[in-house]
Amino acid sequence: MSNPYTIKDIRAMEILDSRGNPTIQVEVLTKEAYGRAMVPSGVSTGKYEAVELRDNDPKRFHGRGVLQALKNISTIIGPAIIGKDAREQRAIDTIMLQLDGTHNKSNLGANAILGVSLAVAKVAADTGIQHLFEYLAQREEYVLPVPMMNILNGGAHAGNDLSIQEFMIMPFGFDDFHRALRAGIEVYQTLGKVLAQKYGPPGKNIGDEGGYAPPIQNTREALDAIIIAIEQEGYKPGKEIGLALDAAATGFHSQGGYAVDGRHLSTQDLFDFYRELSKEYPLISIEDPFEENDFESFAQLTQLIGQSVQIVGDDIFVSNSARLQRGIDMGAANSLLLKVNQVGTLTEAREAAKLAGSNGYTVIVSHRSGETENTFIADLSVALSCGQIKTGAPARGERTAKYNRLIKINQDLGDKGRYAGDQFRKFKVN
Ligand code: 2PG
Ligand code: MG
Repeated sequence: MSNPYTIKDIRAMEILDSRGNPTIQVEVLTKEAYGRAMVPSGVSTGKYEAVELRDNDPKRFHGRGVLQALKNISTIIGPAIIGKDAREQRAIDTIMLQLDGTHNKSNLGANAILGVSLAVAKVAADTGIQHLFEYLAQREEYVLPVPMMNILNGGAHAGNDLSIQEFMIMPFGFDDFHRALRAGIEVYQTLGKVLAQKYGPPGKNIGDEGGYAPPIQNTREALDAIIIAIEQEGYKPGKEIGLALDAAATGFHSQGGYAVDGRHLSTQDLFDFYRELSKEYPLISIEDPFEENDFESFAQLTQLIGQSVQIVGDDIFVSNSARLQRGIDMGAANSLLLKVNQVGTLTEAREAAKLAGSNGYTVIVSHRSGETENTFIADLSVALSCGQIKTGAPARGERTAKYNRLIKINQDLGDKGRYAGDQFRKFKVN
């Protein structure tokens, strides 16, 4: 009998992401099943990320077309992978790495490689009639992640003057994922009213990840508005709902210091700023507090406030095991933001997650600011049972797609699923 998992065909096409930029959709077919993946794209990208291949042809999509990447799939990757068993994820990813031959996937394109890598996993799950999360990991019990909901946008994701890129709420003080999500949504919607009252109609403008992008210039003003919204909804800040930031500090690193809230801060000033904020507000997580090369300051901040505040590495680690290992050796951060497209294959992303977990780091599965309706990361977060996911505001289809998928997984799992809740920092990927 022929192997039902044998890959019969690979098709790729140019589709759109949530900013209207072209991106890649890959479909992988076995005899009876079909798996599809879509590739996301960041804007506040880390310098050390794997390379997204763009055509740079100014006549199409302002140079952002991905026709060359598609061609690489149809003429180079496809022929090497068709005929393989779709369950051989590691072998397939390794073949693509070898075909590419560079350290940063700049030859075939990390976007081309990732699309195939994820679609292979999906078709394997579908061939075996399994949920993607079940195919990715067999567990007695799965953990539903605490969502980091980015309800107020600044930095590169918004047309306002806020330096900090993401102001998030984490509804951890609940027993069930759906109940927690509801709390987050109620706060999000009330925040819109609070902002509209204070700043007029522009207060309700939204940014790239669905959070409000009000005309605010000051970090504390933004945090105050969120606290008001939490309290107006009758929830307890710090007990039920915590605050989290993604500073994305590379974006406001300038002239050897940092441009924050209209002031020029030294690294030490910025350090003090975070320390003060963490005393004044129920801040439980800070991502990329310093620019992407400053491992030392990451380590110092972790040492100082890392017990009470999760320190997350995104641009500094770029989901890359070698950079993460450097961070581990220095004690820089205590959490890894995991973005599959930063590293470019599922296998490498899982390795980075494991490395993080075995060194006591938490893992947060994350979207990109340019997303699609693809829900792979929702399943990945449950498969890893890492306890946290970052996937934007509960608004805009490309964000709610992930939340809706988690609602469905939560319901389907029933007693086999458990909300990470206030234990979210205890779960370690193994
Ligand atoms: C980040 C991400 C996602 P981008 O910095 O964490 O929120 O943004 O995808 O633009 O890099
Ligand atoms: Mg980030």
